Formats: sequence, structure tokens, C-alpha cells
Amino acid sequence: MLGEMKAVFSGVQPSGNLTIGNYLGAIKNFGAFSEEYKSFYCVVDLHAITVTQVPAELRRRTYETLALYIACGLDPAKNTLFVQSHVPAHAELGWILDCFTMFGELSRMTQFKDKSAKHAENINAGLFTYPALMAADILLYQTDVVPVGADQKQHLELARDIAQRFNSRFGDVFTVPEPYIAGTGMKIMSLQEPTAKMSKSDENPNAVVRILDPKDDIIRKFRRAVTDSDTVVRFAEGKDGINNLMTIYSCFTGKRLDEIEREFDGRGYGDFKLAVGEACADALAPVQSEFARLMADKAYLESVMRAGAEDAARCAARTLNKVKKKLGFVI
Ligand code: ATP
Ligand code: LTN
Repeated sequence: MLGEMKAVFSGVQPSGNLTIGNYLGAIKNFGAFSEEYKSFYCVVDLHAITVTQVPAELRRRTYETLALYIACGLDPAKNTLFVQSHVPAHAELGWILDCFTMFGELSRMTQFKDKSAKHAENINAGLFTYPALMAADILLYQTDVVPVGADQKQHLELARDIAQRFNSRFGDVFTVPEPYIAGTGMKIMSLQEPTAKMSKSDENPNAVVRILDPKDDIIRKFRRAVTDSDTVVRFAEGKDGINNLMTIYSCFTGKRLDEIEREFDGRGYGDFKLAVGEACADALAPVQSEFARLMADKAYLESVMRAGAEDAARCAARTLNKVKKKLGFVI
């Protein structure tokens, strides 16, 4: 709780062009909290540099990620939208929480294991302590709810453990956050390898549908999606490709899985894939045009991020001061 209100916090890394996994698993669900919660949505650039970034691209994507937040329906008047590095309290509390996070806990994180396998030449300390910084992001705002995709559940559990550990030593300092993992959109899989998560840093362009992809590309990628040798559109074990396409179609159209099975009864995969592509492209079209409008107005985006950082810094300072006092720092 932040004062009288419940608080929601989430973050997206400006580490690549966002995918429909980021959209359906995370951003699309953020707006639901705006009315009743004090809402913080952050572009987590400090997290992004745990893997090598090209500076000019990082800068461009930071603007783009903020613009996408707004284009996906987050009104800056109702949501605090900001860039993580603009609020130094994140790095400060991150360090403090490093000292309350165990080596063994961090070693068990699957994202660390996956990313260190993928970036074997750059297994840096930041990649390892990433979850403690994420805990700092969340705990600074006395966050009640964190909407994330299923892949972040383990990090959320660690953030809860860190909060509880700190509280049991120093009294009630942090709200213990709950994850909010959206229904069928929780894990969108790669179109080329449907047992692996769709990830914005995937190198195979056909595996990933990006929020900003033109309609033709979207249709083509779904047409090439890996399915199976069966011909029936049915949600079932072993049909990972079809299950994923059905999930995506359901998220974009609001139709239930059994309705989708009936809709495509007796029709082939070709028809179904085309329908998924069209539903996806149609749903993204308004987001894309709003995005283009926003990106043409950098001054507006800068005013949003500045105001967001000011508000976030004010809220974060309250928690950070409390933490420093508890620790025995002279303030
Ligand atoms: P990267 O490939 O750089 O690790 P990512 O695509 O996993 O990035 P993040 O910035 O780490 O994206 O995640 C932003 C949000 O999107 C998180 O809440 C995450 O859980 C969610 N998310 C990412 N990929 C998916 C997916 N395939 N399905 C559902 N949610 C997802
Ligand atoms: N770790 C997340 C991004 C992230 C985040 C957060 C999400 C950083 N800080 C705080 C929710 C709350 C990711 O990789 N998707």
C-alpha cells in the first residue's frame, strides 16, 4: 500500500522490439489497474545493460518502449510512466537488497541460467544480481500487485522472500507483493519452436511477431508457423504449435478455446493460420498508428518521462529513507 491506495508496478526492458508475447503477457493487462491502483510502469534500462547493448539503440528503444506503453492505452495522467535510470533510488535500494539476497538463491534463477548459457562471453555480476534490482523496483513503491508473464514468477517469489526477510529483521518496512499472471496470455511461444518462449531477442525473425510488424509480415509469419501433421484445430497435449496459435487467437478475439475449435471444425490449418494473422494484425493496427504519432513528438515523450520520474522519485524516497534509518545509516 502506498498511502491510502494499493500500488501496482511492472517493468519492460528496452532490449529489443517488443513482441506479441510482451503485449499479451504484460502490457495489455497493465491498464486494467489504472483506476483503482496507484500505477507505476517503468522502462527498465538498468536491467537491459546486463546484456551488451548498442548505446544508440538502447536510447531509441527507451523512447519506443515508453511510446508503446502509451499507445497500448496507458494514459500518463493516470499512470506514472518513467525510466528506471531517472530515479537513482532503484540503484541504491538494489545495492542494499544485494546484501539481503543469498548467492544460492540467485544461482537457482532459471533466467540467469538461460541468459548465461546464451551470453557465455559476458556472464557479468549484474546479470547474476538482476533479481535483487527487480525486487528493489517493486519494493520501493510498496507494491501490492505485479502484472508479469509466467516467466517472471520465480523472480517475483524471490522478491517476496527478500521483502519478508527484511521485514522479519526490521519490522514492517515493505509490502509483500503478489504476482498477477494473465489467463491464457501468460506464455506465448515461439512460432518456429513452440516449446520455447517467444522472446524479443530471438535471432530467427520468423519465430517472433513484433507489435510493430507490418500486416503482411504478420500474416506471413503465422502462415509459416510450425504446427503438426494432424489437420484438426484442437487444443490438446502434444499440439504445441496449434495450442499456441489458439491461445494467440483467443487473446486477440476474446473467443474461448472451445468456440475456436467449433469455428474451424472441418477447415484446414491454412484457413486457421490466416485468421490468426488477420486478428493479430487488426488488433495491433490502432496501437501502431498511435505509436507512430507519439514517436513523431519526442518533446511530449520527454515531458511524460520527466513528470513520471519526479512522481516516482517522490514515492521511492519515502521507502528508501525508511530503509536507511532501519539499517542504521546516518541520514
Ligand atoms: P528478452 O528476450 O530480452 O529477455 P523478453 O521478451 O523476455 O526479453 P522482457 O522485457 O524481459 O521481455 O519482459 C517484459 C514482460 O513481458 C514481462 O512481464 C514478461 O513476463 C513478459 N513476457 C515476455 N515474453 C513473454 C511471452 N512469450 N509470453 C508472455 N509474456 C511474456
Ligand atoms: N525482469 C523483468 C523486467 C522487470 C520487471 C521489474 C518486471 C524488471 N523489473 C519489476 C516487473 C516488476 C523481465 O525480464 N521481464
